[in-house]
Amino acid sequence: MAQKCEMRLLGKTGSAFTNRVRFVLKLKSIDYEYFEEDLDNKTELFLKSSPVFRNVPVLFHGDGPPMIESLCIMEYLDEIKPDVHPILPKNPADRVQFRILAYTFDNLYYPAMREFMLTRDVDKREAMKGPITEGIARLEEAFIHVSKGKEFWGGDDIGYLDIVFGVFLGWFKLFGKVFDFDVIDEVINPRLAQWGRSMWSHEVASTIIPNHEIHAKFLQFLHNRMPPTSRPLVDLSY
Ligand SMILES: N[C@@H](CCC(=O)N[C@@H](CS)C(=O)NCC(=O)O)C(=O)O
Repeated sequence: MAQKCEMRLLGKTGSAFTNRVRFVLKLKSIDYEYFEEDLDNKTELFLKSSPVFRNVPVLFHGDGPPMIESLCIMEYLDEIKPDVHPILPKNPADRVQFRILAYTFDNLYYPAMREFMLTRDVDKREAMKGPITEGIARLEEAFIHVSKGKEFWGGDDIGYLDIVFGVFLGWFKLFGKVFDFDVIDEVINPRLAQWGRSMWSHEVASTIIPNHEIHAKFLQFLHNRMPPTSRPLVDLSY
């Protein structure tokens, strides 16, 4: 009889947060079963497991309690399998710096990008490009500082921040195609642009980060959930 998989992941295709967890599971060669959650018709298991935030991803490990929040799950996986592709640095001061950057991204950058892609107000969207570009310029400075001249945030190979930010590269591609907005600009952010290329050609990253077509479907799904409007939100026929 086949052995039951110890890890089960509840996620959504195209969800960057779900992909963070898939990324770590793959880097650490951890077997898991994947279940696609229907966010329009949420399952009982999902609602019971993430009753407050009602967000994917949710990870189950054996009989333990359900785990939510991608950053917490990433750290959990790093703690239970520290010897295979460790993702956080060993030094506590470096670790806290990495966490601060991740929380900054999730609490400032991500909400801005979400608002950018969901707003119906074209002028507002145009006006948001400037602040997002400024934010990415600060991220470029952080990259130069953290990577210390190496290819990745994690140094010579992919680490925590490569995963945290890297899962958004497909979304950035979509922004270029749909909104004519190069989030990472070759000229303004040359180091991040080079990092992006390294990620797309990395043997694991390239299998996890979805291309823009997958994200276009997700964006369509998000738009479909919004109240009807006479104005099309975006033209996805790029
Ligand atoms: N902070 C959370 C964010 C997760 C999140 O926003 N998940 C979205 C999908 S990308 C979700 O499940 N949304 C619920 C819904 O749209 O109903 C994390 O890092 O896991």
